[in-house]
Amino acid sequence: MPTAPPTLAGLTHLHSGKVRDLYALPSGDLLMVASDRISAFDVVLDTTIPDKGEILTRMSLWWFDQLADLVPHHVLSTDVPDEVRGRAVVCRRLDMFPVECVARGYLTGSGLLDYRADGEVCGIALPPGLDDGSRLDPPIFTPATKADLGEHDENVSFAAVENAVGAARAAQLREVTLAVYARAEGLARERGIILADTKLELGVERDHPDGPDGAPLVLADEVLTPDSSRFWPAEDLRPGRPQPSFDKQVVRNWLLSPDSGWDRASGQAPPPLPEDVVALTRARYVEAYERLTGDTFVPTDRSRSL
Ligand code: Q0Q
Repeated sequence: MPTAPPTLAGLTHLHSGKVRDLYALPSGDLLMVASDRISAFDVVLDTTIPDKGEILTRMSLWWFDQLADLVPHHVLSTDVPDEVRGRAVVCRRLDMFPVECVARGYLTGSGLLDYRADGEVCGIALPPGLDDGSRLDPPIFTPATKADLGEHDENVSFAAVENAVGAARAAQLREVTLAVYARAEGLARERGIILADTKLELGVERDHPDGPDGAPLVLADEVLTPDSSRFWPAEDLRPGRPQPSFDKQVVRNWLLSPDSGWDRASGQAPPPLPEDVVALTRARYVEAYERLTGDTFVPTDRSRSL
């Protein structure tokens, strides 16, 4: 059974995603906690990956800094309860836009399925002859609805976003999403990682002096992690087949191998991961972090001070 979200004294648990948990603080701000949970084939596994939550939290904080000239972010502090130190942030409670803001620089996943069915993605016609892993130049904004846990987001047209948030805001969401993706894709590519696509969550400050329509966009949630984006090792890019995942390919390969004894079609829960798969997967998260940031990952010492 996947691990339950931690009970944190004085905090109200609001929401749990596949791998993250959200709490309300007495101040009215939020605490966003990244767990060590990992999902594969849309299933949260029973086995956790040590330090995954901390690695991805550090990665997201680094990206927020890299993007600060493009768009403000929601993080207020990393001063969090001991139980989640290093893998949680205090963030401003925003009014969130009901849109998954997705940018794609490569065709794969649901975008590829839509393209194969209609020759377009989110109403954007694409040239013929594209395949899994084909470069999309320029990158495209492919918004989606926010699906319930366990469901897939549904790709929607830009007109649908305009209907939901107004034409001006929709244009802003597209502009910021594509600008963030362009900055991040270039930086990642220089470090041997292909950022195939990414999903952003954006909101606006509540009670901003410029009002709900004039308040500036604020980047929320986590950003540009392997959980919110597709990371591919650049050296393995071969359009025309599914691309290997930088972080999850070891887990996927083992689960699909005879060694796991798992039958994906059975609907049964995947088995626990062996230690070597856990260790290799942790190492991939560390490698992604260290390649991107140039820093060495040193886990936070969570042992209580005497
Ligand atoms: C908010 N989420 C995502 C989520 C489960 C994150 C609501 N600053 C904010 C944020 C953020 N981030 C949210 N709401 C208001 N202000 C983010 C989907 C879900 C765990 C973590 N949901």
